[in-house]
Amino acid sequence: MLIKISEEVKKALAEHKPVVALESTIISHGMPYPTNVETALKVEQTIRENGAVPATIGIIEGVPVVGMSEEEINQFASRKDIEKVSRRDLPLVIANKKWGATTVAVTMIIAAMAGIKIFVTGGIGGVHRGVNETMDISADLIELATTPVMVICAGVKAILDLPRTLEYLETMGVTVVGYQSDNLGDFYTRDSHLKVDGRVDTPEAAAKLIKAKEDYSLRGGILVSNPIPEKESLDEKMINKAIEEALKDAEKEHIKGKKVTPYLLSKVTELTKGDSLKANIALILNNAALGAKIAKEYYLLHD
Ligand code: PSU
Ligand code: MN
Repeated sequence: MLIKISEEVKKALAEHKPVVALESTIISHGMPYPTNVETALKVEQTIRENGAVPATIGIIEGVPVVGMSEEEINQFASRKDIEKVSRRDLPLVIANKKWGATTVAVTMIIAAMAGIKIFVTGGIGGVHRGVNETMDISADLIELATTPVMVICAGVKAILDLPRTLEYLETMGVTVVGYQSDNLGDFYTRDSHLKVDGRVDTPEAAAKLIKAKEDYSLRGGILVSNPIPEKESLDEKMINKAIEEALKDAEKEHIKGKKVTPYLLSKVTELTKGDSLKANIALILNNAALGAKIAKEYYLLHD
């Protein structure tokens, strides 16, 4: 068995019903227990309430799973032996029959294998600050250029270098659009003041972008930035101060490679006494509702 697709997701795909993919790195490495499992289940519920079937993706004993059960999500939230898996880690986790939490990059790969077109997350990886020294650029960006999945996020988190992330996406030919916004979201706040390539004001307009790419067999995905709701967004000064401090701590502690993003996320949560975590939950639920609506429109376009 190459990939294991749950009965519910298999049925939805066969009947051309809307399906939304979800990642597992945010569960295993992006949020603390038990907030991670509570959030993952709420995200699934929000997708259902908005008329689509959720498909949480992860790797269990070397087998990619599409549409995890509640019990499996619980395991991803609590086990300590779950590796963070990006594209380069994939053969190792599969061959060695390990458990793997899928990043945006690998969730896109597996979603595409299963025939899922739309994927909801909180934030994507990007070009890290200090890239001139470290060359740290997330494999998520290369995946967006390669794999035909639309990714809905709340913009790019300020732990990263936002202008360089947008430059890189441009170079790689990735379309970036703002949902009801001309600018890229700043994750914890609504506006990075950086322009994106286009704006979509309805789920239908977003769905039409996928169709346009498909009609002309254009490679790669599309990034939708859905700004955090106004009432949930954090104070800009407060969050930026926490991010600066987290970045300094990471340098002091010589955090490198795939550990960087999880380290910064947990440090920022600690420094904001949980405020950043609350905002993270709010924005992912907001993204889940939008992703489900886009999935519905996408399937209507194909009926
Ligand atoms: N950004 C967030 N929360 C996350 C991640 C990014 O705000 O949980 C996770 C995603 O799974 C993303 C990964 O794909 O971190 C990027 O890791 P890296 O920078 O090592 O590529
Ligand atoms: Mn990296």
